[in-house]
Formats: sequence, C-alpha cells, structure tokens
Amino acid sequence: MTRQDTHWIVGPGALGRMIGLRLAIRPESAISVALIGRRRLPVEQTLVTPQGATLSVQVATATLEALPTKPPAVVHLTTKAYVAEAVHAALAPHLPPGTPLVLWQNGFGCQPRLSRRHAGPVLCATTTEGAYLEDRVASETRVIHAGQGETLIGALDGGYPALADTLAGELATALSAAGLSARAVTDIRQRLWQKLAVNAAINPLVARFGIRNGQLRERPFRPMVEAIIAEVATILAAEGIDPPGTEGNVGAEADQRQEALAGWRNLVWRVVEGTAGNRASMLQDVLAKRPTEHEAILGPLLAAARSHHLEAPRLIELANWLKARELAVAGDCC
Ligand code: KPL
Repeated sequence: MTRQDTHWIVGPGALGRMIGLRLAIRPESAISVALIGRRRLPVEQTLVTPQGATLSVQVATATLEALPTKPPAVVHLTTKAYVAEAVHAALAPHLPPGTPLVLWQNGFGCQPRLSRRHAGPVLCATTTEGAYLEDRVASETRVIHAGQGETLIGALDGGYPALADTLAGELATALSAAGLSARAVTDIRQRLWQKLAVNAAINPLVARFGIRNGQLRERPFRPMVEAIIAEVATILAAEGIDPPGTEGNVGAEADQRQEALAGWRNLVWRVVEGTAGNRASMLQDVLAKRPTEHEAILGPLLAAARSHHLEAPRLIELANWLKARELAVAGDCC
C-alpha cells in the first residue's frame, strides 16, 4: 500500500468510521481515507480510544451520489449485512475493474455472493473490535473505540486467489500499524461461521427478551442458550465447521461430536462472560426499531439445516419472531 492509496469506507457507521479514522490518523500514514455514506459527514472527525484519549483527524467525506473523483485503491464495505448487496450494486458501476473490495459484514450471507459478483479481488474480515456512536448529534463527528479486539482477513473462493492473498497480508499489516491487531488467515470461511455461531446463540435471544448479554447466564435463559448451541453445533458439524481450537481433531465420530459441542459451548459462554454488560447489536436494532441482521445470521444456518435435513425448532422460532417484528415495525412506520 503506497503513499497515494485512498481507502473508501462505504457505510461509515461505528465500526467503519473507527477503522477509517484509525487508518487515517497516523502522521506517517501511507493511506488516505474517504468516508462515504448516505449523507455527507463533517470532515473534522474525532476518535476516542479505549484508553480514553481524544484524537482529532481530518478525512475526506462524500456520498454514494457524489463519489470522490480519484478512484480508490481499496473499498471497505462496512454497511449492515442487509444493505451490503444493494450498496455494492449502486457503487460497482463507478469502480475501475479490479478494485479490491473488503467485506466487514456479520453472518455468512452476502460474502459468498459478492465474492462471485465483484469485478476484482474480494476479502472478508471478521473483527472483535468494539465501537459505538453516541447520540445523534455527536455521532456525526465522534466515534468511540470501546474495546480492543482482533481482526482476521482472508478470501473465500473468489476469482483472484493470489492477488487476494497478497492483499490480505498487506491490509493486515496496515491495520496492525494503525493500532488494530489484524492477521491474514487462509480459513476465513471457518472464521466467519464461528462468529456467526456466537451471534446466533446470543443475539436473537437477547433481542427477543430485551436483556443484556450477561443475563443469559441466569434462568430461564441459560437452558435456552444451551438448546440453541446444540442446534447450531449439529448444523455446523454437517457443514464441516469446527469450533476454534478443535479443527482437524480425529477419533470416534461420537467423541468428535461431543468435543465439538463442548468447543461451541466454551466459545459462546466465554463471549457472554466477556460482554456481560453489553447490549448486543441485535437488541440495539430492535430497541431503535431498525431492521436486524437475522437474515445474515440465522438465514445461512437454517438453509444449511434444510439442506442436511436437520431440525432446528428453536432457531426457526427465533427467526420467525424476528421476521414478524420486522413486519410490525414496517407496518408502524408506513
Ligand atoms: O457481536 C456481538 C454483537 O453484539 O453483535 C456480540 C458478540 C454478541 C457481543 O455483543
């Protein structure tokens, strides 16, 4: 990545803005950044670090209707999963062929489709960095980088394997230099499904019952989480997705299944513990009467369950509740 490189951050919500400002903020940064949203953001932006420091940075800003004239070196699509494909469709005609695209969405919905559709190398990123925007007025100019995490970057089976691998390494280096610990990985499909599993076990339940993540540890929610983990573990075993740390285990099939279930339980309860005070993103969406990412998170699991002829009554019930709630919100507003 060279001095003239411009990274477009398309969909500068909390995560996208934090990534963009981090990339732009270093005085010796080789990267310039343009934040591109539905409305134009102020060029003076502030990032509050996890340590509480307030850093000011100037970035270019633009809208999808009036894009910067200089073509980007890389486009980061940081929208919610449910608008990613529509935004890509609006953007794609304005991008020179071969422009690299980085997908930062949750779930496993748009990533395989956009990896096939985009005319250039496509990388997927999954991150445990935490960022949020404050109230409406401050959110125009200020993003809070709440918690440091890790970002993994890699390509699904796209049309440009060698280029995508090189880019994943370069991007991981650039993000790490900007203070976001990042690594290029060769198994991003596994990694995306692992994050999806965690989101599927936590997000729909906390959204349905209006609780913080930590309350899942208590009755009556704990057995609900366990039942969902069991459904998710069965579906993912059929899809060939292992929990982190158990990849490639060998042994009797029943032992492997038990071990995988223990791995998923371990992972989910660790995240619940680590985010006990959080209002998960899906709960925030429900409270703000926004659409949720249920299609991207539960959709691929239910599709996999159907294709392997597996039952998933609890996941289906939660998906139906989320769909019904979305229709009710749409009915209220129009
Ligand atoms: O990723 C999350 C989210 O809120 O979407 C979890 C891990 C559930 C933390 O809140």
